[in-house]
Parts: sequence; structure tokens; C-alpha cells
Amino acid sequence: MRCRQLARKEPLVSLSPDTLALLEQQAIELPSWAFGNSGTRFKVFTTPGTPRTPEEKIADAATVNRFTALAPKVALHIPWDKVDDYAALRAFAEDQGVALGTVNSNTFQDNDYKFGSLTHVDPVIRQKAIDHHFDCIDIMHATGSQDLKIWLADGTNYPGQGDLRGRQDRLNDSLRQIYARLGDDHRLVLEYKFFEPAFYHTDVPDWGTSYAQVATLGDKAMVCLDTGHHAPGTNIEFIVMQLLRLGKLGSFDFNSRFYADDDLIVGAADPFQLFRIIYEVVRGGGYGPDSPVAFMLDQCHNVEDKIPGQIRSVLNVQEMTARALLVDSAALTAAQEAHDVLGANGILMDAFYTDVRPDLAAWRESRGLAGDPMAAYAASGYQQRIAEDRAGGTQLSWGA
Ligand code: PSV
Ligand code: MN
Ligand code: MN
Repeated sequence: MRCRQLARKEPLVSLSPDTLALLEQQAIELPSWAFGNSGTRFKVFTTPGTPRTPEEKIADAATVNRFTALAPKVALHIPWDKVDDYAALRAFAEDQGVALGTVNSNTFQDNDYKFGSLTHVDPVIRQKAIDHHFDCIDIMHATGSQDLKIWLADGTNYPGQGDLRGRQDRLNDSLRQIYARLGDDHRLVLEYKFFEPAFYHTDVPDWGTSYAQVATLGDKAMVCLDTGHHAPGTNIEFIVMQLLRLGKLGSFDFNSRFYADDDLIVGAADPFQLFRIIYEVVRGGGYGPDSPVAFMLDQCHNVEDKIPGQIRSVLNVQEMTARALLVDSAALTAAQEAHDVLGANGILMDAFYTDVRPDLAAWRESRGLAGDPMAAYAASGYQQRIAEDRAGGTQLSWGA
């Protein structure tokens, strides 16, 4: 790897064979719900061609992979992706050239969960939430999935409404029961979020709470970091560093945000932040097929077309990964140890400002892909075809 000097006017060869070999290994998991309609509490706009079945969502995800070779897995959300036969769904996905990935549980859309799920004070409702996770684990056996992702909407709206400590203790007991059910190759990843839908307190609000919970479970329990789930101004790359240092970063939910949990296209709001995060991932051993860190997207496409939205997203992740791999780490360490403040900063910025797009396009072409997957998708006719073929039936939404 070497960092291109910006002043030099030589042909652009910024990505070395080593870097390209690392990029070859990139695998980003797409969320099935990104292909459904979504919106805000004000309006959900429908889009022609939106999937009506889990199979159609998988077909769209496989299309993203066909144009980019970057997205070989699709994450499911249960019960949004409920089918009768998960082994058949797996075979369908494999026929399309993708695998089924993370199974996301859902304990936030049932009236019983109004006052909590895995933290609920009523043992019957808490058991119902635990049983839902047991069902998800059964599904993982059929789909060949590795990760069970738990994001909880549990929390309270008013001080005094709940016993904060009691809820934490019940959460731990619930997680222990779920953890005990995991298969040998399974993992549990616990996602945190600082607010919403609860507004006073959330039961898993931050990485520290997630870490404190999963650390009591065992090696197969890790933290999931959703980039949109932090207070504005949070130094997310610091959290990435710390979790990797502790051996507990299990997965990312990538997206970007301007205000709260916006779920916009990753790298759209703040490409520099994405670069800084991926740099810490690479530096901390979190990149590559042998690393424990799953790269997933967690996004919604409210006004833009969903498939190109996902194509743009995986390209953004690839681009910032390429730039992160360009950081001259030996020079950076030397500058840091010499207390060369501006020199060290300059080395990082050199990599960030390197435009890797022409190299990535050339590399794609060398592998038989279109150099510009966005343009190739637009010209492919797929969008028009699904708009015609999928007329009738009920389009799926985020949340259904
Ligand atoms: C809700 O905030 C959320 O966006 C979480 O990030 C989950 O990962 C996702 O929904 C799907 O359950
Ligand atoms: Mn998420
Ligand atoms: Mn979210």
C-alpha cells in the first residue's frame, strides 16, 4: 500500500495489488427491509416494483450483488420475512447467488410489548419475547445464518416509570436464556441506540451497556454498532477502536444521518466520518474474511429508488475502505511518535482526499463488471421490468 502524493502528476495508480486483494474480500450484507417501502410517520410513498414477498426482496438484493460483487448476503427480519419453509428460502437465495445472513428479531410491533419485551416485568410477556428469539434461532439453523441481531425498543418515557436496575437484571436473564440456545456456529449481537421509541431512558442506550451485557454471556456474544444510533458529535471511531480492543465488535449497521436515526445512505451525510470509522476497523483487525466484524447496512430509501440506493451504499463503503487502506500506517506511526501533529494529520488526510473512483472502476471492469454500476443498473431495464411484473399484490413496507 502506498499513499499517492497529491502534488505528483503521474498516472493514477493509487491502489496497489495488495490493496486490491484486500478489497476483493469485501462482503457487505444488505437488509431485506431496505427493499420495502418506508417513510416517516407523516407518509410512506409507494414505488412501482417494490417487492411483495421475501423472495422478491432477495431477488433485488441479488441484483445489487450482480452489479457490484460486493453484497453476497441478505439479512432477514422476523416476522417481516416470515415464510413457511426457510430451507426453501435459503435455496432460492443461493440460486440467486446470495446467502442469507443475519436474522434480526422483532419485539417492537406487538401490543404485548408496550411496556417492554426482554425487560418486561410480566414473566409471561418476557417469556413470549424470549420464545421469539428461540424461533429466530430455529430459523438460523434452516437458513445457515450466523448472527442473531437483537435491537430492543425497550425503555421508558418518564422518570420513575420503570425500575431501571430491575429492567437491566431481567434483560440479562433473558439474554442468558437466548444465548444458551445458540448453535455452535451462531453468535448473538446486541445493538444499542440512545433514544427512540423511548424518550426518557432506553434499556440498551450505548456501547457500554451493550458491552456490559454481552460480556456476561460468553465469547459468542458481541456488540452491534449502528452508526446512526449516537448523539450528534459522538466520536464513533473511538468506540470502534475500543470495541475491537476488547474483542467485542461483532457487526456494523451502516447508514448515515444528519439529525437522529435517519437511516440515510451510508457515506452520504459524512463521508469523512465513514473513512475514519473504516480506518479504525482496518487498523484494529476488523477487516477481512477472518475478522469477526460483519459489515451490514441498515437503511431505508424513502424517496429514492431502493436498488440504486443500495448500489450507491455499497460503493460508498468500498470507496472509503479503499481510502482507509491507503493510509501509510508506518509513516503515520512515525509522525505520531515524533509528535508531528500536522504531519500525522496530513498523512491521514492524504489518504482521505485520494480519489479512488477511477481505479475502482478500472478494477471492476477487469473483473467483468461495469465500471459504473449505477449507470449499468439504470440501463439494464431491471427497474422497468419489476415495475411491470410486480403490478398487483401488496407491496411490502419496512415493518410489514
Ligand atoms: C430501529 O432503530 C432500527 O433501525 C434498528 O437500528 C434495527 O437495527 C433496525 O431498526 C431493524 O430492526
Ligand atoms: Mn440498526
Ligand atoms: Mn436504527
